[in-house]
Order: sequence, then structure tokens, then C-alpha cells
Amino acid sequence: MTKGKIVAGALAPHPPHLVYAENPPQNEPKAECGWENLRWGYERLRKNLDKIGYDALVVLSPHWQTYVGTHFLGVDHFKSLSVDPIFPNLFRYHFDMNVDVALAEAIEARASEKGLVTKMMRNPDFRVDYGTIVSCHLTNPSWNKPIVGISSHRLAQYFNVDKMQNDMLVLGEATREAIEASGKRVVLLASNSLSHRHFVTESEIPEDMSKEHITHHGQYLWDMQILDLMREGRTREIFNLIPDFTEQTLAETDSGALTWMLAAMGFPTYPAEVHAYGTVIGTGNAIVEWNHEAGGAQ
Ligand code: 2X7
Ligand code: FE2
Repeated sequence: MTKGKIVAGALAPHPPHLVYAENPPQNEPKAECGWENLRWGYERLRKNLDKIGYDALVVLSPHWQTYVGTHFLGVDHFKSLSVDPIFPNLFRYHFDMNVDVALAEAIEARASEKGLVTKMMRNPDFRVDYGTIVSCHLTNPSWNKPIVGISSHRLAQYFNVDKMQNDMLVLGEATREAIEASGKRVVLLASNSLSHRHFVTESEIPEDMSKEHITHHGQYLWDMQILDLMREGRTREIFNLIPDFTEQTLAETDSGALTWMLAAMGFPTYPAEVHAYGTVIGTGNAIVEWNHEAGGAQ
């Protein structure tokens, strides 16, 4: 068997607004338009990933929150309705997805061997969270590839941010080793926004772009600093800044998703491609690609 590999990784944020604005048949609410910059960024990401080809998506979602260890979707097929608890007016999505259970089990086993608390999630009626669905839908709207879904253990909240950083390094290593042993070509998705201070009220028309802007200039400056480092290939420095960035901008990096992905990819030193940056209800969101095959190492 040929050695498997992580062919690419992406920062792939999951505001449900982006699926709402795309109007796919799976989503009940319908929009006129909205957040085009981010949606067109996802379009460019999809084109690049389709060019290199891959077998599965592995996604870590901030909205599948598990307080006892890291959990993995462990059923071949899920079909149900996922509703965003905060934005049920925007996201009521009928999902129908396949899971690469063998790969999920392989990552889980390696993570457990390395000392992490882990669990396979075997409930066939489980309602998959909107973070997993939005990032996967926007990366691959045809859903013609299986996914591996990984929960966020919420270590930054439940223990502290340093424990989160440490355990995500271990989970990243386990992910890389399992993928290499699988023989598969895999794309990783860190399903998180960057800065995450948001408005506390919604405008009358959610897709009214005259109302959309960053909540606070300070968080914008932070987002630009993180994006500059990505564009310069300085991902180790991002790792070192994540605790302060997370605290000062309430960033969704608190989920561990970005740390996990950068660790699994061996902290790339080549320039990432920033496809888009934009705000969603005041939060900072970027679509960023590390393409090991096209521009990078390995
Ligand atoms: O979960 C989210 C998010 N991360 C950002 C913006 C808006 C809604 O939901
Ligand atoms: Fe979120």
C-alpha cells in the first residue's frame, strides 16, 4: 500500500450565514444574497482541492462540544435535520453524509495510545452539529466524499489554554500518523472563525450587507496579524500567539481546531493562500489554504 498523506489543510469557518446565502436545496430558509467575498473564497478553495484530488475530509468542529475527551463520528451514514440553536431562522439543513469510519477509528486509536481521552460516537440518530456541516458543505457541496468528524474537547474552557495547545499537538500527531498508515489522500479542515466578538442583535434582513462590519477594530488588527503570519509561512509563531489571540478576541481558536490542523501538517513554513477575509455578524472569518501538493513541502 502506498503511504497516505495530508494533501492540504484549510481554515474553513462555519458561519451558517454562508450556507443560508448559497441557497442549497438542503437548507430550508432562503436568502437573497450576502457574504459573497467569503463564499467566493470557498469557491476558489474548492477549485484548488478538486485539482489535486482527495479521498476524505477530516474536520474538527468547535460546535461539537464534548467535555469528557475527544469524540469521533463512528457511524457509516448519517441522515437527519441539523438546526443552528442561535440562528434557526438561517440554518435548518437536511444532511445526508458518509463517514470514513475506518479512518476515524485509526485516528482515535492512535490518540488514545498517546494518552488522550477518546470515544467513538456510535449513535445512528446523532444530529451532526452545524459547524461540521457548514465547513464540509462549503468545501464539498456535492458531499461525494466521506468525512471524519472530530469534536472539540473544550480544553481551553474546562482546563486552560496551555492544556488545549498541548493536547492538540498530540491529536495532530495522531491524525498525521493514522492518515499516513491509511494509504489515503486526505484534506484537513479547521472549522473555526478567527476573532469572535459578535453583535448581540441581528439586523432585520440578515443578509443586509450595509450592516456588516467588524465588531471592534482591535480584533481586526489581531486577525490581520494572524493572516500576515499565515501568508509568510510563520505557523509556529501563530501557535505561540494562539493563547493571547484567543483571550483578547474571544477567537474560536479556543476550540483547538487551528492548533490541531497546523500540528498535523507539521507547522508548514511555506506561504498559505488566503482566499478571503470577511466578517459575519461582526466576527472575523478567513478561508485559508495550505496546499502541500501545489506549493508546499512533503
Ligand atoms: O458559529 C458561528 C460563528 N462561528 C461565526 C459567526 C456567526 C455564527 O455562528
Ligand atoms: Fe462558530
